[in-house]
Amino acid sequence: MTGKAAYYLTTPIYYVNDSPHIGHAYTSLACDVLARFMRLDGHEVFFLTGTDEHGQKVEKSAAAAGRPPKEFVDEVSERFRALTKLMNFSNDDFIRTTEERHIRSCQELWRRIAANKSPKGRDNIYLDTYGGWYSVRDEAFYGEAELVKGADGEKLASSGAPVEWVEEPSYFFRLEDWRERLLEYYALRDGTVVAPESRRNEVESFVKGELFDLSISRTSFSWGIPVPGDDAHIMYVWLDALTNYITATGFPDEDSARYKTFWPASLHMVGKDILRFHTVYWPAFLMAAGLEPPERVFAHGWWTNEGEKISKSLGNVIDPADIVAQFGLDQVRYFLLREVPFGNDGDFSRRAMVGRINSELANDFGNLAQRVLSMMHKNCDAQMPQPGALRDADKVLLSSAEKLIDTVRVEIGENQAFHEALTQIWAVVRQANGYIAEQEPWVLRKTDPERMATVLYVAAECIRHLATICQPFMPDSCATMLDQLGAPQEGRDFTSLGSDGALVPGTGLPKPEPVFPRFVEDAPADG
Ligand code: ME8
Repeated sequence: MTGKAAYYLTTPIYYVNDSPHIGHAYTSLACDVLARFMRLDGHEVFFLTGTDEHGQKVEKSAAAAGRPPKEFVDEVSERFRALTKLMNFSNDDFIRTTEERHIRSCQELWRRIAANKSPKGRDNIYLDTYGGWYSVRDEAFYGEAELVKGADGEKLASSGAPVEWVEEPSYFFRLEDWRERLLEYYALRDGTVVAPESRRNEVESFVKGELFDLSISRTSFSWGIPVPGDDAHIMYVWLDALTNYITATGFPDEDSARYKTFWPASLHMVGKDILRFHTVYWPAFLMAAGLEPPERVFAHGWWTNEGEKISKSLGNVIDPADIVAQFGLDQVRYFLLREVPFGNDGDFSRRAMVGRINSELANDFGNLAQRVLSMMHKNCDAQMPQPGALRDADKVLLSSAEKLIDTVRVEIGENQAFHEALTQIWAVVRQANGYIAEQEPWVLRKTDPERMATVLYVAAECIRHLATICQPFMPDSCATMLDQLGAPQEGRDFTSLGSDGALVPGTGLPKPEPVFPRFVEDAPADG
């Protein structure tokens, strides 16, 4: 996903009536880190999130709350806007599918799909009757073969959600005719359109199997976008929801600067549960409308909580606001992307969280910075010291720090391997700690103050590189660290890496405060 000037990155729009939980925070966090990384690397970025506000599930929730649907969604969508603030997401837009711009865009997309013929020369959209299983919870149709038996012998979707038999007039999308085009699409860019590879295989085998035409309109409820020319139908909520990605670029105004710069999307970040919608239906709709499909879709894994599936009924949903209040925002951001290889499933455990905060953030990175900064503060008149001639050990450390961005660029920009990027960054953190231990600047203070100045300067330069590269993961903490190093505000993007943005000897340094304190469990209350 590298080599372009401008990147359009999206995260799924959240189901508006859910309460924000760690899974929502996770998809958008990964996208946020990527967006911040690309901006610091000199690219223009448009990062989108928002809320998915139509469909039967929302209509039912509004009715249960005794509210008109629009009034209901206006209120509950604010919880997700608050999540973006809580998590310090740098999204450039927050789209709501009840907005006028989106309704216009969906109807135009529908018209274009309907106006075009499929690759087999047939109408892309036709009217028929749908009879089949539907899950309101998943907002998805299921074939008989996909159903499983529940504890009481009732039919359930493979996701465990209840299903109901639906029979109503419906418009259908001729999905089957798009098989070959979809398979060609997956092979583009050396087969990296759907990532990770295991997900690509999954999608490919689905598309090679029996593809049923997709029901794309409903008539039994009304909370949705009317089908152009047939108000009795509203659009299937997934067709509506997926279209948000193109709405936000200004579609159908194809002359708008945003559309021209950002469509097709560079990357849709999604969870594995919604892979099929993003890699089968969405590109097929776009191709049918004569538009370009997204360049890449990355599907991440699923979080469990202390080994158990996260679900409302188990009462173990993790509220991001709770863990941020307990452990700190940047600590949570770090943990979520460090703990699990991105793409795999992972487990949230308190023990693992505390372990990483104390060993990797407080001990490794925090101590490195605090030691070097406080020695400079005490022994160098609270100024960035003037280095003397560099020795081999200094050059080795500086070279590792300077080379780091190249590795991280590949891991984040190309592979979205956030955990791997952090592993590489921490290898340099540990190398810097080793350097300090070997050079013993506290001994040099008495024996060779000039050499001490060089060692502290070299270590500070290394910390500057680390903090600069870590900014996408932990923006606030790294900004504090860079402030403490006296790094100029305008010299914090990746062009400042290497010797070009080197710290200036003589710069005054503030009194350092630990950036990553240890997490200490509250003592149990007496009695
Ligand atoms: O799916 N672990 O919205 P959503 C990891 N509205 N990720 C999780 C998770 C978990 N336990 N639970 C949820 C929708 N997620 C649709 C999207 S896009 C056109 C429409 C992730 O609010 C999930 O995989 O249910 C998805 O990426 C995101 O949270 C939003 O899910």
